[in-house]
Amino acid sequence: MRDCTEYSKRTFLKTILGGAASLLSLDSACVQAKRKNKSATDTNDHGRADYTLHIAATPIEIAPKKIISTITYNGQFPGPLLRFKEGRQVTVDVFNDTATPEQLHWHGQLVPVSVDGAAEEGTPFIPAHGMRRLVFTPRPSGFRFYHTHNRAGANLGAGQYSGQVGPVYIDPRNEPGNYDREIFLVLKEFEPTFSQGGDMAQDFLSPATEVSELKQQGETAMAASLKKGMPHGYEVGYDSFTINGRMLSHGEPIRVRQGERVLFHVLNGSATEIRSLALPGHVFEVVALDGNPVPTPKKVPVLWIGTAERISAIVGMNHPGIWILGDTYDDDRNHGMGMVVEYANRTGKAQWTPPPHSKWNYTWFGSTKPAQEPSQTFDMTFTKANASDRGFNRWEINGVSYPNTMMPVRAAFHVEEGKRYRIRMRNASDDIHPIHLHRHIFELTNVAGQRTAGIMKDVVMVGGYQTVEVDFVANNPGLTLFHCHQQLHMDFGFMTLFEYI
Ligand SMILES: [Cu+2]
Repeated sequence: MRDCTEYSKRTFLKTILGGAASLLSLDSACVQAKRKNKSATDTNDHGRADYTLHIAATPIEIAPKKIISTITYNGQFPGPLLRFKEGRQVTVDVFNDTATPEQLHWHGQLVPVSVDGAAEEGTPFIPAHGMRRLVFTPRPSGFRFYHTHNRAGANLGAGQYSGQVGPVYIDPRNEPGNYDREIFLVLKEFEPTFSQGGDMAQDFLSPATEVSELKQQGETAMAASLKKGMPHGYEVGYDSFTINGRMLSHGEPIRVRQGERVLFHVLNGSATEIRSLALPGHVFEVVALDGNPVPTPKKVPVLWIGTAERISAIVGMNHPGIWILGDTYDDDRNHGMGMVVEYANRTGKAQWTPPPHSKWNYTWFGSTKPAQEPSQTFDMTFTKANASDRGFNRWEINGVSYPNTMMPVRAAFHVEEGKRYRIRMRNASDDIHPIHLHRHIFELTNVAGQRTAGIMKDVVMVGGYQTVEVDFVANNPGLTLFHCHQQLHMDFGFMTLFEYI
């Protein structure tokens, strides 16, 4: 039996990602999802859309009798897998069945402002109880996704705290790859709550080089705030954790055969969290980051995935048993962040064994060729004003905090079409920031002091008190949003705009 989370390459086209959002058994959920989305598979004849999405508050069952209400696409979590062909125009009708104007962002695609889905750039809203027809040409090929781009602020039911996340796969003209099957995994937490405990330190990033000047700046500011009697700013924690909308052991297992090579496309759909993923006795051969093939594929025991990042990795199924594919952090895995991998003809309880302690270094996947030199370098320093906005941390880029609106402001950075730019990011806080640039793909050129090239991404984690440099070519005119993808950071100032001159 195949479940909805599994696709043979040949039957893939425009099927719907299920494995979630179901009050029924998984198989009937697949059937129902396909029927519900019949319009999603219509062709573009007579002005009909290729895909139709409905944004609405719906119940989803993440474990037996554990039903939560959240805003979803088409009543399911994750949203349907949208399969596009690179360079072939598509029409997507988005109906907003809620009382709040919405934005749907095509993350990782080089699309115009009119459809990108960021009000700060000037994309029109999808009106409350209204719809927008989006017509655009998907590019580039690879694993992308779509999600809401609404500001949530203090509302833990809004923005990416909701279930508005779905995968996109843009097929290249020639699909290479030596694997038997593709499986999409969307990692997502539900039932968020605020806490003021301070975030847990995570030390998986390599190199671990900190810049003493940034550390001094950050620690001095924090000490001054605490001395004034301020508590730590709010953080967000979660009660339940899911892969493809089901808590560990409550979804259909991934059924495999010994000797199979499975290509996993993993999306971190979290609003705020960095995730890890391991499969006991197996390694992941990372072949693409954020949907873009890497110059140097490499086998690793653990995937580390920042908010909104994607990793595509091949797993050779050569260690028969019943295993938990799960987060390495026990508490999160025990609260649901995992999925059972079941070899044919094996029975028993799913096993977990901790992987070896492992680091994550983007430069492993890079090329040794030097990166091109840019025409100009923009310096950015990220700072935190602890608890300064009604208990929320306020974030600044070069001392400027984006206002708590979703409106465009005067752009801080200016680019000329065709030129190559470097952004030198200096993080004067102890948090890891998954930094995202809209409508462009950037190349990592320096990670915490280590030079690299050839790794093309749209999100990069910048470690506490570290520096990271990325280059991009200004090849997609229009206002371009740059922000931390951690919802609580972007909502409280951690955004800025690039403008073409
Ligand atoms: Cu951040």
